[in-house]
Amino acid sequence: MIQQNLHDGWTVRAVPGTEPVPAEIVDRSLPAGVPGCVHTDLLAAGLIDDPYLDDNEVRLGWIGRTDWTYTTTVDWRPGDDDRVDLVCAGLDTVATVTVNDVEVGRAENQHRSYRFDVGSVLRPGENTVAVRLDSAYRYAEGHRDRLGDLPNAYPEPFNFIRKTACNFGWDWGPTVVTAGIWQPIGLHRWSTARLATVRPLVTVTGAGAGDGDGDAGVEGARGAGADVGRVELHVAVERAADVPLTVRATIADVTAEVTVPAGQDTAVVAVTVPDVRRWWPRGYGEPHRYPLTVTLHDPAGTVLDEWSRRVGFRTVTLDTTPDAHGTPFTLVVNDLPIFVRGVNWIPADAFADRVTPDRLAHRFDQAIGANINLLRVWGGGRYESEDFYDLADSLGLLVQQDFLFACAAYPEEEPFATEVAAEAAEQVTRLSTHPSLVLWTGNNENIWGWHDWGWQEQLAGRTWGLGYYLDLLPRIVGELDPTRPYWPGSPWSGREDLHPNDPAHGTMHIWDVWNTDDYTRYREYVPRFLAEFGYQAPPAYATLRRALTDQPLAPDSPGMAHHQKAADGDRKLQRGLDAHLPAPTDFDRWHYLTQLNQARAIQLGVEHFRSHRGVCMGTIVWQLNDCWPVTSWSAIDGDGRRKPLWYALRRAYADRLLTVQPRDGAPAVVAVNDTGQPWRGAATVTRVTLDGEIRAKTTTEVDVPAYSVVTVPLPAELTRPDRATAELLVAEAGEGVDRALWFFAEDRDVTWPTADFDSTVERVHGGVRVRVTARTVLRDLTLYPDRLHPDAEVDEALVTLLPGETATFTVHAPVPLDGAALTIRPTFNTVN
Ligand code: BMA
Repeated sequence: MIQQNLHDGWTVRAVPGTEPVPAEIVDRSLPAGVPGCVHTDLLAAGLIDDPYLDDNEVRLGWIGRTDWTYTTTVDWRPGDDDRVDLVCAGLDTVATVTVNDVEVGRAENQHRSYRFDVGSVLRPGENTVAVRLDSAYRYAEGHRDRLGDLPNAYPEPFNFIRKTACNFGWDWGPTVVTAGIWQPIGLHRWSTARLATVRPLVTVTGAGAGDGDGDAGVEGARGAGADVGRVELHVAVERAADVPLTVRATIADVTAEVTVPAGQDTAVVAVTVPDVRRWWPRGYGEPHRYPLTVTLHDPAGTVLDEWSRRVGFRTVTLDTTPDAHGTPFTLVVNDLPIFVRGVNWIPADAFADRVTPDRLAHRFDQAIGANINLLRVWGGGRYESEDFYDLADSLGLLVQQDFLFACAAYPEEEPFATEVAAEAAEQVTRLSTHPSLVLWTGNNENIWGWHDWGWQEQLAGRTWGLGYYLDLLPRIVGELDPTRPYWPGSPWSGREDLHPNDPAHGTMHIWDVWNTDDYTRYREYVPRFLAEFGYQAPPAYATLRRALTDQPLAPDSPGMAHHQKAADGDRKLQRGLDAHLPAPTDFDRWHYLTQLNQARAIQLGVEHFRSHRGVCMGTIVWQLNDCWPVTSWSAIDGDGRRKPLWYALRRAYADRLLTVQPRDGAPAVVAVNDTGQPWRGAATVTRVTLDGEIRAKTTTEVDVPAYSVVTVPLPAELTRPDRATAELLVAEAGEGVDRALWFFAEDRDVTWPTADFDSTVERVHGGVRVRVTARTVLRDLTLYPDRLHPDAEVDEALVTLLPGETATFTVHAPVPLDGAALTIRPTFNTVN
């Protein structure tokens, strides 16, 4: 708890003589943002060009090679406190902290917090607080030189420093190695004792019956009998006086307390709460939470310290009991196996101080809007802010958290072993309060890298992190938070004698699709749990136009090329287009078709994997978001605009999914029911020509129990087209379920009629409504209102209409839009 924030009056200056810095920065103290970082400070001072625009990034490499000093003054009035601490919630990264030129502490881990006793160095009146941040490169390269280089997927030394790996660049991110006081900093005065850590282990037992307000009916439907919640609070105190203390915990009007005798600094207090309402993930019930307060008292009963959070009662386990198919990987929450409809989360901005609560809330809204139920916080990023997990808790969004190791071998020598242990213990403790957090993972792709990326020869017997993943981290999670499962890696198959990316066991990543293979190959995999798979597309046009001055924009114009970081990215995009879609004739067509292809790839994958519900119990799409404007695998671009993939995800991740899948060489209808209610009704399947002429039709009964899947084979008259390039199947299951389409040929092989349609544009509150009635087939009709105004958004995309059908699009915009422009290219797009 920081009692007096020190967020004002900071300046930053380059330490003389460390690295050649531009002349206008030498010997200058610039106003500095705290919390913040040097890149945003330099930008605010107008001393650098925005690294997110054009190729400015390449001229800013000196920032990460410079040492920086942040300085402020604090007016100090002594009191009768026993202790005064300078509390740093997060320093990025290699820090020496001084008060009045006296060193009070050092830090070398961005992922830890620090507390330095400064009582003896503070003077009445003005005091100077300074944080010197040494070049992260120099630190990392120094350790690399000392220990010898280790395999790494990128040519940057991020594995030799405990700092956000992707700050050194990634295949979707800029290299902007920064420094700063990235979390709150302040003074904490205290006497007698304080709460050092509070670690609530929250469990619940009982039948799982709730109050029946669950949207999917689970809460109400599950047997009678009250749930009993239990909070076991592990408290550590720091003392300035050796007196008996009392720890009191209160939740839902139940209070329990325990004495911490003199000479001791830990205690456990347990609170049992009758008749609790459980915390349920989205789609299964309400995410009920309860305020929990812990107070620390001196022998006279005076409150010395107070801590409060909101906790949720739920259980979580991982079912990995071997079965006929191998080793499942099923997340079980409140005894209910969950099919994970997930996305991978990367830092929402390369500069953490820009990730405001508003931006997080917007991104989470977008995730929920796409029917997502889990975010995986990927290991090359950050342990996210309290705001992040608190939002997830409040929305019932599940969170999987990687420990921060990604795509490289990591040394287990000192100082890293000690840093990793301290960081893990702190983060496991901090995040133990959050019901949304349901799974810890040891690393991203490092065990896979050791197996398949030629590391073993390079390593020649040296440490590479396996000790963290198989020993240290599971021990820490087991000791500090046994209420949550831990899995050593993403991917990981559950046993050392298995290949870590074995589809039949545990979790898997599929990257041969995208890197080398066509996306239809997703259908050759039925993984038990797919933790990464993705397909690229450029960001929204308005995003490109904000970030790039290229005239004209072309797939390979300089700015476009700089904002494509993936190895061979453009060739892979082209390969995908060639296999499926008509050749683009200009940039606007290329932009639409590549975005469409991304959406098609992921929709095909998700629908295929969900159609194998039971064997497969989850998909986590790579990736929800971006940290700057870039061509990437994201569904939402760096400026927060939704790509067509977002709309495809919303469809593919719907609670009730109707899809057509190949089974035994012929299309079949598959109905996936991810709700607690049975899905009963009629489904109609029609074989129809592109002109809308019906060739065959069948109606079948769909009867899908809760949380299951049913496959309905189709009669031959439906599965055999007269002319594959001119026909499709349309499967419909009535109100509330999106229809499913099955084309017998790739779009590039179809002779499409030139799109013809009638349209009306009508002004509505906050925007316009566009009604389009097809005269010919309109394939994957998508409007790009951001081409008319950067803040304009549309509610639907990728709509295929047959002749005579109508679709309505509502476009929201801050200004009146040119209605006529909405229905012509490049705002209005179809494959034909
Ligand atoms: C996996 C991820 C990321 C990467 C993505 C796309 O390796 O874990 O590291 O960005 O693939 O290449």
